[in-house]
Amino acid sequence: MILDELKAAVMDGDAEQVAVLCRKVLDEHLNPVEAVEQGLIKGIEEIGRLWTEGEMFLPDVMMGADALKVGLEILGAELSKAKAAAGDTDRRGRIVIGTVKGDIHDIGKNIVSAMMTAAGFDVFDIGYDQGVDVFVDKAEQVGAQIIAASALLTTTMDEQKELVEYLKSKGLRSKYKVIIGGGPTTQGWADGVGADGWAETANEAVALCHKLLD
Ligand code: B12
Repeated sequence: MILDELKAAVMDGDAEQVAVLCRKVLDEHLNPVEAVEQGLIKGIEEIGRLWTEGEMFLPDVMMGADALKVGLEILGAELSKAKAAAGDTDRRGRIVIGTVKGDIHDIGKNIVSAMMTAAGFDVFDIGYDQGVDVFVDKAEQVGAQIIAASALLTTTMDEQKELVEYLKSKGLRSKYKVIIGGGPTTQGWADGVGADGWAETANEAVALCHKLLD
């Protein structure tokens, strides 16, 4: 079953095999969203569990993350192309997404970004370890409606608060919907920092964007 093979390839950190399988998904017109959710994400979740339990070591985690990225790039790019070819110009909105300053965790952010793209949003991914000014400059440049910030460390989640404060200081707060997420964050944290929304998973993040732009 290709979904199990995708999961195993991510867990093995085998980027080549992930690429082969993702191309197979496209060639055989299988559902790419399912391949991401039931294959790639399952693999990285298992890696996270094993690492936390001390059963996996850092180099293997990194290889798994790289393999996942290769898969997301192949499936994500094809999803966008397919939409463009079908003349799908009725885009759902523009989103700038990134991981906050001081934080290099980008696996979850990449998944959220891929699922948003799959859902028809125009996604501008600024990468990881990015200051609040970079988020806002990009949003201004591309005319985004939503700014999405990911943080995986208790020491970097304050940057999400900083983002809201920075927008206020520039007189831009009402122009954007700010959504936040990542391991240590909660709905309570999002409410406390004055964000417009929080989501626990990539699917919920997509639903949240639909809701905010309705
Ligand atoms: C992989 C990993 C790494 C990799 C990152 C590789 C990469 N390219 O991302 C590496 C090995 C580099 C790493 C480094 C470190 N890590 Co680390 N890492 C993890 C690990 C195992 C998995 C994280 C992950 O990718 N999860 C899978 C993804 C899919 O889940 P996710 O990120 O939560 O994303 C989902 C949701 O949160 C949500 N979401 C995410 N972003 C957003 C954004 C928005 C807007 C929305 C709406 C939703 C949303 O949707 C996603 C998909 O469903 C976690 C432990 C764990 N089990 O979570 C530790 C963990 C996060 N790391 C931790 C630590 C301490 C570190 C280091 C400081 C270790 C060190 N001493 O060097 C460094 C930090 C370096 C830095 N400056 O950032 C701690 C954090 C503790 C804390 N509370 O602060 C954790 C929890 C491990 C632990 N139990 O101690 N890490």
